[in-house]
Amino acid sequence: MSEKAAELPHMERELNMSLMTPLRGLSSLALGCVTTLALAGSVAAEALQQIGAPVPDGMGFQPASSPVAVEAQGLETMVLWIIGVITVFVCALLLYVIVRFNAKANPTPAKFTHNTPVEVVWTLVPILVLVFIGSFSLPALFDQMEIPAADLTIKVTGNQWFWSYAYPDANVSFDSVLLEKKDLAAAGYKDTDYLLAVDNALVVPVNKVVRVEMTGADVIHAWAVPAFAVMHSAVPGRLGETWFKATKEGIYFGQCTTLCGQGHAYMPIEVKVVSEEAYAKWLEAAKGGNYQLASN
Ligand SMILES: [Cu+2]
Repeated sequence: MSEKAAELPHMERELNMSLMTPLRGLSSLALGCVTTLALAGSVAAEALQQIGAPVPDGMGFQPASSPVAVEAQGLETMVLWIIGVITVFVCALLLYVIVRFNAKANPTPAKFTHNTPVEVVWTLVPILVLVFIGSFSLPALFDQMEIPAADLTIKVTGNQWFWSYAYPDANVSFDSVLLEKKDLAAAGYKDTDYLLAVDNALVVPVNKVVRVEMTGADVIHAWAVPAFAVMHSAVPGRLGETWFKATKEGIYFGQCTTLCGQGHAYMPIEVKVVSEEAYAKWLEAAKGGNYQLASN
């Protein structure tokens, strides 16, 4: 573990002292170790476009940027239509019953209690709807669970409160810490990228299968990048696995999605998807300890 991890007790104390002013706590989180690296990252942040990021008043999903995300979002659209039709149908039936069979409109109610054809229909139709949805959702689920032959393996470790990334095949590992507000501009980010941008982003090549091994160093965290439809728990003492294949070059943001303590909101995820050549160049530099993307 790097020097940042060694600073943890100090960071924790600082964070606890600043319960009333979380921003002050953040300053200490990133102080010292971020600024220098952030300055070096300015070129790369300008060169790559932000794709997987929240937008003002956004209601829908972030652009689907992996095959699994395309499948998941397509499934969601389909299920939403089915839900919509069923909801409208049930509401219409209720309204009809309220109007047609209230005590005034229907003073002498019928006395029968069974209608076999109707009962068969209201049993069979929901079964068919579920089987239909399952025929799409199960393959989508298997595609998420079954990891194809990987081009690249990375290890993700959740810490209170930052992420550590390792590329075991290249013997490269580093920490990824939130960029403080005052360091955003120098690193090529906008003010609105606060709580998204980090000092050292995860860098992966485009259109390559990335196997992600995941664990937690202290408590349970979860690594989630919406544009890739990836979300996986990082559990201490266990090694989880997931995968993604990013199909568009760009910058993608994510968040820790398991409440992991006071700094939970301050451990964002940033993934830079670059061309194979840019990735190879970056990896070479990273082996020498420079984790910033050169201009690409
Ligand atoms: Cu968390």
